[in-house]
Amino acid sequence: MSERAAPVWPAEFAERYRAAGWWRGETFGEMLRQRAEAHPDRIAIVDPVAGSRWTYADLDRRADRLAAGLLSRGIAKGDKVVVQLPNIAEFFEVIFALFRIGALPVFALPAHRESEITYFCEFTGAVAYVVAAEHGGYDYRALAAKTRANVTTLRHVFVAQGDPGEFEALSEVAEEPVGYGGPRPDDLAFLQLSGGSTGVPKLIPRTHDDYIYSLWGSNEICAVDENSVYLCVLPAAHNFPLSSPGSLGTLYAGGRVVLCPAPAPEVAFPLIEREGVTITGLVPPLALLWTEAAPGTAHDLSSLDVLLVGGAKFSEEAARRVRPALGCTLQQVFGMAEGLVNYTRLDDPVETIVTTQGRPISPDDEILVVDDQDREVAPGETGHLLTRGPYTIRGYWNAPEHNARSFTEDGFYRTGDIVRITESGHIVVEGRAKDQINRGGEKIAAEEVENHILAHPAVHDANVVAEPDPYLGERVCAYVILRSGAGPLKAVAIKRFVRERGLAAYKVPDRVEFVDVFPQTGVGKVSKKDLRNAAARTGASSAPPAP
Ligand code: OOB
Repeated sequence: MSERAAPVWPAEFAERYRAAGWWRGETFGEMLRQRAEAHPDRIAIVDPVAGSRWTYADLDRRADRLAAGLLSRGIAKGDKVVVQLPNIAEFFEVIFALFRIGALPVFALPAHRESEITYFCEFTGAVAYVVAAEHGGYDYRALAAKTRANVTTLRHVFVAQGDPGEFEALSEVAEEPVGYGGPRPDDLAFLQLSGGSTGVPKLIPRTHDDYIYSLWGSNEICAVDENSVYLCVLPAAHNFPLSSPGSLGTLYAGGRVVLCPAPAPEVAFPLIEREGVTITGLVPPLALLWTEAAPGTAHDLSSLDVLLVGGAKFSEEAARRVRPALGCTLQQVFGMAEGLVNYTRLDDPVETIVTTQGRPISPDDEILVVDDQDREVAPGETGHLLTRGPYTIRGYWNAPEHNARSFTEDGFYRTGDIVRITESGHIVVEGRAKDQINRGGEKIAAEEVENHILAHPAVHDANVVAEPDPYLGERVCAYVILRSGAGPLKAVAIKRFVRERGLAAYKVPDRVEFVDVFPQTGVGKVSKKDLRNAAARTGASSAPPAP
């Protein structure tokens, strides 16, 4: 499979983005080298659990040595490497080593299990898989053993932290640096995962040029500079903590990244005090938790200037509570791994900050709001958000059929989000047209979960919808019709079955309802809208209390 399985920007657009100065012709590998030369002794990465504080020179040297070791193991430019690491310093060593040699990290989340990991490895033909031995009570070596048995292309498993067991410790891979031909700025840098609305996740091809633009563009808007200290609370590989402005934006600016091992206020607040954290990013449920905990904390949070909240809709009431509780400026962020990222500006009026999801990074981000027939709606009206621009992909990796549906003929990405634009040009997210559940910022494709439930021998049909949750915003509700003659089944049996098929825990239905029929639309299709309404009515009484 060639890299060109990734659709690229037509030449006239690429030229325009270069001429405008958005694409600077940099690569991640060179970027780190320049920072290490400019300020070698400044701290780049703090890993409080390991007790490590890597300077820019440390990170640069480690990336070089690891790159050399990977090359001598035959891992080369264009190869895919599935990276599934918790928030540990080695995450950055690994991705910068891969960036340097032009091998592509495929970003998995720690929550992914056999079903997702096998798919990522098989679909990309990955040659290597990088894990930590254990994290959150889960043994990733066992997952790696199963994956290696299933995937023929997988030649290496590297264990970045802990006892490597039968695999190779990452620390053993490093070698004396050698010369290598790095990637070009317009080459792919990595494959990011889409939240997805289809049976299997789609992979998002991002180039050095386009992603680096989203970093420095974000830095300007979020006032990230060499004095910034970014606390990485969400899983490091997710697009939001990685690039909005995230850890990579902070490294681009020469600032310091502090890795937070868990998102709980008891873990994060002491780190904010100790490291003088100035900026961080949270999904709405965590922002709620932090605002509740902050007034009672003994820790000094006064260094915190900016709290970014995004990944799912942040309610106006919750948004209003941020400054009084945490004493910092709220910045709403509405972004997507496919590209487009919107921020409220630090100097926007409070009403704009609490009631909108911001406006795009780039003057060259094109935004269309259209009806079901792709006709632009009147200004201020609600419709589907389409976008095209200097850091929004033109197609998923190796997915021509999806691309025909997810992109217009002239290259606009169909975000699946329902929005309206205010007079000031800010976007308000009003809803979603895609068949997806947004569980506190974690995206779940209904079809993926439905396919797993359908594999149960007693199940005739299944439909998965979002139901409201006071804490997460939405949670997963499955409606199931059993086969005639199948004995009675408990909800827990379906949940266990899905989990045992190796699906990430956050995708396992929170609630399973057995029904005899599904409501139908006028043309006889299953009406997910009616199912969502039913879930909202019945789910309210069974929703667990907010933690
Ligand atoms: C971020 O990226 P993804 O790829 O996990 O999810 C993108 C989708 C959007 O299409 C939208 O449906 C939803 O997540 N979303 C929001 C939102 N931010 C994301 N919906 C309402 N309000 C918001 N503020 O989630 C992501 C990537 C970069 C920065 C921030 C978030």
